[in-house]
Amino acid sequence: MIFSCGKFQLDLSRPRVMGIVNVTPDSFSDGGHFASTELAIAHGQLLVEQGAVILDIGGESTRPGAVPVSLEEELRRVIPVIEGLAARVNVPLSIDSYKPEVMRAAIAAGVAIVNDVFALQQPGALEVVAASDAGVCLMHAQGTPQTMQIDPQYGDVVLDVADFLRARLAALDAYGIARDRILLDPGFGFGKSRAHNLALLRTLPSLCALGQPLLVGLSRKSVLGQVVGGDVSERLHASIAAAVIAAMKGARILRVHDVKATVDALNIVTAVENS
Ligand code: PT1
Repeated sequence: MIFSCGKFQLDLSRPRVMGIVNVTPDSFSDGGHFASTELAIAHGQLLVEQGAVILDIGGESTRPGAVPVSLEEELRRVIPVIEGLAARVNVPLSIDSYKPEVMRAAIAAGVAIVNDVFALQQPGALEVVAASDAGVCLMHAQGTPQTMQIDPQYGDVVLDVADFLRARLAALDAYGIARDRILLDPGFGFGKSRAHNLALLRTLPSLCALGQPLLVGLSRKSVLGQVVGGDVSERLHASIAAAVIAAMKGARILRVHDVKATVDALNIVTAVENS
């Protein structure tokens, strides 16, 4: 199983780790973004040393209740970090954005993957990816970050997510985006109750049947807090358990904050599966 993204061919015959690089605004109002840019670049370099094979760079949070960021501000945050990391690490960089203008600028600055929580549904997004050789992650979400966790409803969450992802695959086919460039993601925490999230994780093999590598993001998410209690700083062990379960159920890329711990855990999964 090979994932093609830009100049990279990623071997997904075993589960891999995508490290999260959030670019948050400067706490010092010096008019520039030097401090936050340098911090994000250094963090990305550390995550690669810890074993991340992709870095996912985001300038606008999409967690529940997050406040949207303007196009200009998002570009100001992410482009210098992409340029810095592209010159310093030899792993594919991913842009976590649903805005076609950000995708286009990020690809020009050196990213190899577009990670879109709205699965290229914004006008112009399909065109940007089709005009490039970037890989893409298509994620399922119900609603928007501002309201998605207010009483989410499904007929059958697993069938509904599979139907959505199948329809988005067909949309990408129509734009000539080859299947070896496409990852799928059920979108844990994006318009899903605790029961919806747990059902999706339990039945992950049914989404593998769509034939594309699966990316899973459960790191530090509130569904884990709902099970074990405690706030976001107390979710490391639950996050590792979730990553191991997802990998054993077929996920090929785990999007995580805690790279070292997750790489160790996935190395055990791989050792067992190859024994
Ligand atoms: C994800 C993902 C993402 N998650 C992909 N991209 C986030 N492909 C950002 C909570 O419930 O799963 N897959 N980009 C972060 N989003 C959330 C959602 C963070 C829910 C936290 C929660 O705590």
